[in-house]
Formats: sequence, C-alpha cells, structure tokens
Amino acid sequence: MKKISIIGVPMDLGQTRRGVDMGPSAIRYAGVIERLERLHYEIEDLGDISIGRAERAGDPDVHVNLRNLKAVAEANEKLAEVVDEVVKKGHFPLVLGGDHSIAIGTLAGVAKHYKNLGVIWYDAHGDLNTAETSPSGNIHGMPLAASLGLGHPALTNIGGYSPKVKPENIVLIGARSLDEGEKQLIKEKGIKVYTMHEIDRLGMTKVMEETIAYLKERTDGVHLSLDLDGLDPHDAPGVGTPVIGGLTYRESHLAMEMLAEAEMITSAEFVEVNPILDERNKTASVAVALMGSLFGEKLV
Ligand code: Z70
Ligand code: MN
Ligand code: MN
Ligand code: MN
Repeated sequence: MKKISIIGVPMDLGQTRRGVDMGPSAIRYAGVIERLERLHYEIEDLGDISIGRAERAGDPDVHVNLRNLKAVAEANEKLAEVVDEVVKKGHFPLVLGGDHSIAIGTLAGVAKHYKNLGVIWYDAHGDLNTAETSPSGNIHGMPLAASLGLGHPALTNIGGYSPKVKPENIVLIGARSLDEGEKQLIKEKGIKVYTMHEIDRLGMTKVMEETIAYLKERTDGVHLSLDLDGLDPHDAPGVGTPVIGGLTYRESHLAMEMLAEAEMITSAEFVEVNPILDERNKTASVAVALMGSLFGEKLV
C-alpha cells in the first residue's frame, strides 16, 4: 500500500486576501490524516514549509506586476526540494495550500521524475498569466504558465530546470474566469480545456472519461492540482476569489472517484482554502472529503 507524505504550505503572498496561510491547519483540523488512515494508508506529516515575509515599498527586490516575487520563489524552491525527496522515497506527495502559487514548487519537485507528466488543473481560473498579461500582479494567477516555462525566470527555473510540463499534457477542468492573455495562450498552445460550458453539455462522467483516456495515452504520471474555487461558492465558500456557476460537491466527488478508479494520479495538491472567509471550516472539510474519494473511499 502506497505511503502518503503530507506537506503544508502556508503561503498567502501569491495574492492579496489574508487568511489562506491558515489553509493547511484548517485541512488538518478537518481530519485529513484520520480520513486517509481509515483507508489504510500510512501517513507521514512533514509539517509546514516556512514562508518569508511580504515585500514592502522601497524593498530592493520589488518587481513590476509580480507581487512578493522573492518570497514566493524562495518558498517554492524549498517546496520543490521536499516534494522531490518524497517522490524519491516512493511516497505519494499530498500538498496542502496555501494559495495556488505553490503549484510551481510542487510541479518542480514532481516533474523531473517523469518523461511526460500530465496535469489536471481543477480551477475556475486558468492560472496562465505572466507579468505581461496579469491584471492583478498576483502570482497565484501564474503557476501553470510558469510550469510551461513562461514568465519570470525566478518562477520558471524553480528546481533548476524548465519547462515542467508540455501544453499537450495539461487538462483544465472547471474554467469560467479566463483573462484575455490566458485565452490566447490556450489557443496558441492547444491546451485541452473543459470550461463550465463543456461540463454542462457533456456531463462530468463524459468529461472525466475523456480526460482519463486523453492522459492515459500520452503521460507516465498525472498531478492533480485542485483549487477549491473550481467548486461553486455554495459548496466551497472559503476561497479568496469565488466565482459563481462552478462545479458542485457531487460532480467533484464523481471526478475524484473516477480518478481513483483509473489509478492514474501520482501527486496532488489542494489549494486556496481560506478559513477566515469560510463557514465553520466547510471548505476544508470538502477538501478532505474529496481527498477521501481520490484515495479510494467508497460509499458502500
Ligand atoms: C486572475 C489573475 C486567480 C486563483 C484567482 C485570477 C487568478 N486570472 N487564481 N484565484 N486561484 O489575477 O491572474
Ligand atoms: Mn518510507
Ligand atoms: Mn488557481
Ligand atoms: Mn482559482
């Protein structure tokens, strides 16, 4: 039975809503370890990566439209090393966020162990911006672009290599808030996207069947990067940028169950849980429930 290593990343510097740094605590409090132990996994909790401080006006390292670049890059370098060690010892890396900028480090730690790493990006957003296209300067809107090798070298070269993933090995699920530059990039690179439109038309069963078949034939490992704002704010209110019209709790469970059945996920992260914006830790609890399904929990 596979061993799971949990890594907390209390990162809140990739965006501007405070509180998402408490995400790892909230997810642990919601019972992630007990939930996975019940499924007979051996769990190792590696604790949290340490995060530096936010930049201040006048700091020498301030970059245009890249808020807190130095601290975000440093934390991602640390995360990449820890994730790399976890994969090397044959454990499954399960990363708890923290804002989505941490996907840069997770992917840097994982991708070098595969020839063709696949990525499922479960998110209302594309996170495909660079400093040039970003409307906000928030690095949590940039991790997928950085992993494709696009953007500032301090982000694209985390772990000492670039790129981490090929555009044809990525599947976006749940997109409904894409910036102009992101739409252009998706077209230019031919990235596979199931927006809410396709999910409504096809249904989640077909979307996941197609996603699984698509990634099975071209990848040798698949990372799941799940942003809780992919879900509808009704089911996951504790996120920094809620976008109405999202994936339901049930669709998300179905997706996780189908991934479990396909036995294809080799690493995962659950990000953007913000307990300050949440209702009685609901979003962290949803995250833990989805992890249960991803790791094979059955209803009967
Ligand atoms: C927007 C930007 C974003 C997550 C919001 C939003 C990005 N596209 N990502 N919440 N997780 O500022 O780049
Ligand atoms: Mn071991
Ligand atoms: Mn995201
Ligand atoms: Mn998002």
